Amino acid sequence: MKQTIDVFSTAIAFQEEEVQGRTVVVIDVLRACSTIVTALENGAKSIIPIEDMGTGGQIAMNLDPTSYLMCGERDGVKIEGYQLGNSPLEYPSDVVKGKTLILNTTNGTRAIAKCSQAKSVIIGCFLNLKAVVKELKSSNNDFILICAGWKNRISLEDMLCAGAIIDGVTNGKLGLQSTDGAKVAFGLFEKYGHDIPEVVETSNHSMRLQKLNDGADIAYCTQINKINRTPVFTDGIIT
Ligand code: 3SL
Repeated sequence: MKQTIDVFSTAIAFQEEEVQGRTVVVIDVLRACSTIVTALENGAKSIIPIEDMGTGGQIAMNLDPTSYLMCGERDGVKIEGYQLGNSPLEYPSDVVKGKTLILNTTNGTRAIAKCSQAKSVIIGCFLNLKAVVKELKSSNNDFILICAGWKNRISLEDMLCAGAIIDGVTNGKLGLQSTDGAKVAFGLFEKYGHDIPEVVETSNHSMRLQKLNDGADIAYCTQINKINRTPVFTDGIIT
């Protein structure tokens, strides 16, 4: 069966009803999805993606204080009073093992939370590219790729990752009958997919992050297939 693939370029490019009952992959390469995949790989028990600090505080009130960590950023900087920011390098196993992470980010966790009506929500990035492709191919369902973007604007790295997923699922052969979104993402991958780290380094969000840290996160997040895991978001929790 041929799978229909659609792509939304930012978290505001879709209404919640549009993903109802659908299979979706949320992509935020820099950095929310890379952080989620890394934290789970390093033994975090689960991740609760939230959209605002008020919700985070309410969830935390009902948890054993030793069981969770408050995590997240605003404009890339750790939220004041939180234990961790949004760099995947802050999430080694000695920090996150067995912990529930309440994660609040500018675009990524908002995009994920907006998909609560979907049939299945997979967390995707370059780190787990092959695992996501394998999962989508084996399910054989139509699917939507949702790029988190940055404050309602397109992010090169998210669209490029969407294109890489499409390339993998279609074995590099996207038909002309496919959606405009799929063609745009796939076309981007055809043009720039040959050197993902180098191209992502030139993206607008990389420029912003380079001012905050030395580029270590960009080098980390552009590694391909480092982690063989497809986290899923179900009933408000990512595991
Ligand atoms: O917007 C997000 O969700 C974040 O990933 C942005 S940042 O990389 O932490 O700045």
